Amino acid sequence: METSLVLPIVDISSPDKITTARLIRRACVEHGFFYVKNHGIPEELMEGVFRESKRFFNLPLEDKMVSLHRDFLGYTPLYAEKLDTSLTTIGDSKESFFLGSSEGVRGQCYPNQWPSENLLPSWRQTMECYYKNVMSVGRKLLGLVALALDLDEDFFIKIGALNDPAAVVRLIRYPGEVISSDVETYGASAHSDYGTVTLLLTDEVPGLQVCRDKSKQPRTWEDVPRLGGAFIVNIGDLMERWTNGLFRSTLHRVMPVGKERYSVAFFLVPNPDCNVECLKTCCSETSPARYLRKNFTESQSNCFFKYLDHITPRLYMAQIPAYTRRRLY
Ligand SMILES: O=C(O)CCC(=O)C(=O)O
Repeated sequence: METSLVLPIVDISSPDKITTARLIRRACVEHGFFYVKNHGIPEELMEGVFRESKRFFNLPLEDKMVSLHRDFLGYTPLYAEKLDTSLTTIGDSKESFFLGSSEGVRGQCYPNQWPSENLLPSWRQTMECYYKNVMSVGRKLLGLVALALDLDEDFFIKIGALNDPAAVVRLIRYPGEVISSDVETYGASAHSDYGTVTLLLTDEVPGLQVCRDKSKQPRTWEDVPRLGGAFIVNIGDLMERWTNGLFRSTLHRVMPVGKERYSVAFFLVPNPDCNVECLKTCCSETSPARYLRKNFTESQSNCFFKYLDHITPRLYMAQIPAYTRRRLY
């Protein structure tokens, strides 16, 4: 059975940070999902990101393949990723583009793959501007998350979690057509995110669903409707680990609804060397730390790369029958 979920709405511009932090705590404990409004990103910038994203995905496949992902940054073609690796399906029915910071050590070691400036002259400028804006919302939100955990607002800054973060923006396009009604396809199969928090914008096409109790069978999926102008925010695996399981990294998926759909996700992933160990405010004698201390690099083999391992052009080409490529492009 599928129902619509009513999620808390958090106004991050409110001067009453304590009340806001309480609301965030409750949302993270109960749902692992909430909306964030009044984040300060201009509407024109958000519209610009969707416009440029559409322009990119509308390019012929050869032009998109020029910026094929390298070190996980760049273009990932249709079916290249399968978030629920237990499925026997062909792969998730979506194409995407990852971009990260252009600054700092990471920006230099892992340069972004920009599409050709001749084809998309305003693309890079729009995306760099969005990255900076969404990163600053992410920093502010992480401050409120720290308050929600009875920590100082600058806790995550002080421990250096955001010194040179591996945060990425992911532009996603879900095609309207499905391969065939006999083949089980997901836009994004069931998964949880790997980082601290994810900030998501979607267009008006529905499809996002959450399962609040992954241990219950059969699973109950609830629709997450879009709230115009607001981010849909969810907790990731690292934050679940940091909070000793108090904050929930909730399973979610995107179902195809027969209409093309665009979304823009921002995964706030800390520095690769940031140690993630149970926060002092989340454990006690009666509730000891459940997870070993790990840094993101150690834990990424369990989370980040498990999804992305099979994104290779060779596999992509081998996986997609020619007829599908013809139909979908
Ligand atoms: O496109 C969406 O609505 C959700 C995307 C998502 O869950 C993901 O990329 O992890």
